[in-house]
Amino acid sequence: MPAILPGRTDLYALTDSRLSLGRPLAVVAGALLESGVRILQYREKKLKAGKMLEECRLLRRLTERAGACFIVNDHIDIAMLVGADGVHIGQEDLPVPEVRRLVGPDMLIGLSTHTPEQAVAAVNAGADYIGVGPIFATQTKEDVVDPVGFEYLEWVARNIELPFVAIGGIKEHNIADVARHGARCCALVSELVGAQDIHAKVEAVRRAMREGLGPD
Ligand code: 3NM
Repeated sequence: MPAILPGRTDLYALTDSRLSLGRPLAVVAGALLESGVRILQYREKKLKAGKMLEECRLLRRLTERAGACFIVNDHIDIAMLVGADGVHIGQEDLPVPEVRRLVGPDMLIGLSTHTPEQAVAAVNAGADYIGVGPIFATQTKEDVVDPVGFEYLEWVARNIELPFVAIGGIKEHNIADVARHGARCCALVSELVGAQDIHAKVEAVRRAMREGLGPD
């Protein structure tokens, strides 16, 4: 199983072709990986399955070459077909134990959570990591629940042993605060794929996150 959250801090990038300023997926993913992003999730909501499969094959090749972890959102079948490192699911998807039966012991399963009850259930169900969000309001996800703020993030940091990833409305200007409230891994969509200069943005976001964490 690839190490998720290998370092002290990490950025977790998600794709979204609607926010990528018209640039091809290969260009956006290439820039993220060249900038040192080591966890990449394919998250596309309105594409045909064949197109998603083709794009995931491409991302599998790029992430493999970069030594990065590749996770597919929602589509367990596509994750399995391309040999992804992980699949990320939500509260409305199949239960984690059933997903585990499909994907086997080695594929990571990430589960989005929004409450302490869901976090505890995720641990008991055998998830490998949890999403914690939305920390702030976000336009990127449809049907998103109200922001959970820092209270839930801090609760997870104190009480949950699994790796966790803060998500939702995280930007260069607020990521230091997210880190100060316990996040060691932050997932960003619009701030990264929507940046004119992805390299510069990744660097700036990473610098801001380190600032929030303070000295080692
Ligand atoms: N999941 P942005 S919020 C994909 O709370 C996703 O589980 C969330 O996009 C959750 O970084 C979200 O552009 C969207 O705000 C995050």
